[in-house]
Amino acid sequence: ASKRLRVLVDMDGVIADFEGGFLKKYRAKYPNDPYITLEDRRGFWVSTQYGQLRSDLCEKAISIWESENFFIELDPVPGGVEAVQQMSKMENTDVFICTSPIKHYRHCPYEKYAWIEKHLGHEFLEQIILTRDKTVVTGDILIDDKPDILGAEPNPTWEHVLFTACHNKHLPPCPSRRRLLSWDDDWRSILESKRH
Ligand code: UMP
Repeated sequence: ASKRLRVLVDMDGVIADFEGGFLKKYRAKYPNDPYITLEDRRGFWVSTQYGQLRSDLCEKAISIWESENFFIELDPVPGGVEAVQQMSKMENTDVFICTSPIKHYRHCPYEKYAWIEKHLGHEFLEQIILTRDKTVVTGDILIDDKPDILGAEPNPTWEHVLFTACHNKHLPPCPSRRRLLSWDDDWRSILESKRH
């Protein structure tokens, strides 16, 4: 068994503000259409909730994150870049950014690399894992805002720590799943608990 700790950190909603970036660009592009405030967001899929609001809004929502410059222009989530930098400097710790690109691949994969280079530096490009299935990636911890992370592997090696986001903060507490309320929360203790 390796003594090094491997931490997988999700990108959208955890270190890059997907929801805030989406709402800002959606309102700018469709100023006469209804929208969902971040306070009223429920469920991981933005497109699903917009489609429930009005059926044509599903594809309008999708058009936002399929557009050039959407992913690269996302603001960092407060404290996220700093936390990733700090954990990657800890002894015996490997940090990977584990993120699922959208299937419209014209801009997203490129811009995810560019975002990491811009905010975490060129060296961090070595730490990127782009995958649509995180269950086949091995690690000790996966910090991710998506409540249900499923895929080909029924028993992933990592413990999923749910990162709180506007869409998941109302979910009833689940005793078997740990949460990080924000990057101000005690992520160091969670890492230390996995070293034993
Ligand atoms: N995404 C969608 N539809 C939505 C919301 C998000 O396709 O309604 C995209 C954005 C990200 C991906 O590229 O899904 C989620 O990736 P992870 O955060 O699970 O890595």
